[in-house]
Amino acid sequence: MHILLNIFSVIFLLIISNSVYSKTIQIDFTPYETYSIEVAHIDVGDTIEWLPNADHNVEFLAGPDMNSLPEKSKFNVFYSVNFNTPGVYLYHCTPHGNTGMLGLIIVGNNFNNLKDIEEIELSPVAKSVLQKLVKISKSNL
Ligand SMILES: [Cu+2]
Repeated sequence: MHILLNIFSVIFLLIISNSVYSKTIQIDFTPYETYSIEVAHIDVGDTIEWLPNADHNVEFLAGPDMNSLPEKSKFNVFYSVNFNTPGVYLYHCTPHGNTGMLGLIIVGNNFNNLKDIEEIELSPVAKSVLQKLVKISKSNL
């Protein structure tokens, strides 16, 4: 009985600590000129890491605070961003943004600036990809 109780308390502590401490997720690149995760839901304080790639990078187009967007990543260099402001972030790959290589990040389940995101000027293909990603972001809450 004591052993069982101990096991339960360890499991309980693991669950609690997981929800208290911030998480890190990694995004890679597919052979189809897309990000391996196109829509990421994260909590405030979480970190996203993009793996190094010779052909692709990460350039933020919009976020909840337009005055302090994360800086553009360099090619072939590991890139990590810690997200502390809730809201929707839109980024693309500098050379492939026009062909729809976009990514969306929703921090803290906050869609307050979604309208600003949807008004960003994009190529027709990128615009249609953005619409698809926005639909996905609302459906997998
Ligand atoms: Cu690219």
